Amino acid sequence: MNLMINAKIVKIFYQMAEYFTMQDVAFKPQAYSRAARFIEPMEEDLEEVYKEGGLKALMEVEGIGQGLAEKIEEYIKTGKIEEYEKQKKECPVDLEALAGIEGLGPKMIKTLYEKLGIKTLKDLEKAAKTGKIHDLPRFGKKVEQNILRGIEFSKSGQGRFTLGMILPIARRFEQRLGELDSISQAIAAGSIRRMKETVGDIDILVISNNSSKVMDYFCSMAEVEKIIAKGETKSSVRLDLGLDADIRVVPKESFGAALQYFTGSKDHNISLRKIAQGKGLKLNEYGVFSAKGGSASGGKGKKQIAGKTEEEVYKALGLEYVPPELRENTGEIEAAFLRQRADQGKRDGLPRLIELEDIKGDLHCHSDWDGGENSISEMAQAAGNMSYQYIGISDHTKFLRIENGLDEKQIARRNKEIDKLNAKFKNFRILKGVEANILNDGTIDIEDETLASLDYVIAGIHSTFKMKKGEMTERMIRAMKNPHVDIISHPTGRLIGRRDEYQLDFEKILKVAKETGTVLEINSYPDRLDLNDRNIRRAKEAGVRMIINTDSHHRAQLGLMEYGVAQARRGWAEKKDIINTMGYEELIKFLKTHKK
Ligand code: DGT
Ligand code: CA
Ligand code: CA
Repeated sequence: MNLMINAKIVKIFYQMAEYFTMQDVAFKPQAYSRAARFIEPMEEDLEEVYKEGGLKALMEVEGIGQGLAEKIEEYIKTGKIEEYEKQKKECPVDLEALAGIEGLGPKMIKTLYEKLGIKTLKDLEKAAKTGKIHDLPRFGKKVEQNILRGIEFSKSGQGRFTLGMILPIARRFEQRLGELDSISQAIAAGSIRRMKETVGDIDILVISNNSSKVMDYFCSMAEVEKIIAKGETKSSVRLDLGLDADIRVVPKESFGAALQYFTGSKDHNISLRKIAQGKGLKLNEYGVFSAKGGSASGGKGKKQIAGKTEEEVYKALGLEYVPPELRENTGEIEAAFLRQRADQGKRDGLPRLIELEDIKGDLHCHSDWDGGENSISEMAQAAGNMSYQYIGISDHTKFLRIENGLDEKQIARRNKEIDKLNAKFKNFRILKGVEANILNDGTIDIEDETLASLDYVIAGIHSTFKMKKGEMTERMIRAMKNPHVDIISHPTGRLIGRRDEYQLDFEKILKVAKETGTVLEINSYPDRLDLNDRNIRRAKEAGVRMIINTDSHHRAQLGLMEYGVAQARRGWAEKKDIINTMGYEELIKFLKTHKK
């Protein structure tokens, strides 16, 4: 079994779409990228689907027709797709690298190759720096500048993967290793456990009494492309997906200390060690040791006083347990410390972080009315299955024609459908919303009367991202001052690894959000995670309320909520900071009264 088959198929399909676009082939690009979009959030492994039901079962997956199902079958059987290999070989340029630059599509890449012979990122950078690109038809100075910025941006994030891509893989590794007889526990530590938005490698920790067996197994897994190091308690491999995985075997009595150490962050650990020193203790990956005492486990002549569990380690240092998401050395240690002292009550201590179970519904969801993949009824069903009390349907509005944005009449018709569905439910509610567009001047693309007919309005920027800071800030402020606008979606507009935030005076935005009672979104989509952790913390400190939404275009994406909650936790958010922790009645009341 190959754990990463879904991720690999997704990658191949997106690239196929690009190859076909470059060659001006009709329809195929859409078919491939559409299928990739469906496979991306899937929980089932395509190989399992195939094993259980063959080609027919693959074709039942949304977005996959016979042709693509056959490609997946070929990949499962042979480990490659002939047509893809052929495209890759025949394509004269490094499409993968070039298409990774924000704003550079396959058609532009083709022009760059034909006119300037650009094949690689290096060629591209050189041409942009020497001003060769802006003379090409349909390029211009602005595009050239953007290309340069895109190159810088891609360099800064190099070698990192989104958590959304790696977490499911790490979890399946945990599960697979945990099932081995020789392993009693397996857990992914490092940045994955801290739920950082991007991840450099996978760090796995296991408890085992047969470490050589574990190492043999780990190094011979199907996904291993190369063994970097294989030792008795520690091995490192390069996975064929392009990232490394480390494994360490630790004894049971040190597991907590090892987990603490390898969860990091490094800066958090350095501060902890200083605290230990201050108390005359020694902290390392084997445990907490006192200078006195006789046992020889760990440091010479030192006695282990903690190490079996993480809680024990923190306690031995006089600290409250610090949740992994907070371990970035940004004040969490001081907060954990002070709570135990005489000034308790005067200081806040660690926040009581929001949990996934606190979430009662999702208000940023698209339906098939705006080209999403599921009907309102299907989305509601899926939300009900997650034990939510409500779902809000927030279809795109008319300015976004390419996304089938709805006009006022369509919104009215859609609302009628929601009324009909609601009449059937007992303990569940569908809320009527939209995700309207903030136009360049800060106005909204839908008439006030229609906005007033909705339960809530989300407004977001979906065009003209490259405005000057002052203008962009004014644009956003005007939208927040609109009494109908309840929520701002993905407030900073960044796409991880692809597009930087737009220029925005965030302090000003927070001030106006507070004044107007406007709610800022934490968008859970793993490529967005917008607000990010830093901004969430600033919003919380400014007393601005937030909402965690998924931006689902497919019912399976409702499950992405976990990533938004993790980001909120990294931003120190508590239940009271997040409005969709409210039950239905409370939320409706809130939505009617919060705008000032
Ligand atoms: P990544 O992989 O870049 O996303 O980030 P991490 O935090 O997973 O970093 P990684 O994989 O280099 O190391 C995993 C953990 O091991 C790290 O969070 C803390 C611990 N660690 C690694 N090297 C050191 C070190 O030199 N000193 C200390 N104190 N801890 C370290
Ligand atoms: Ca790591
Ligand atoms: Ca590592």
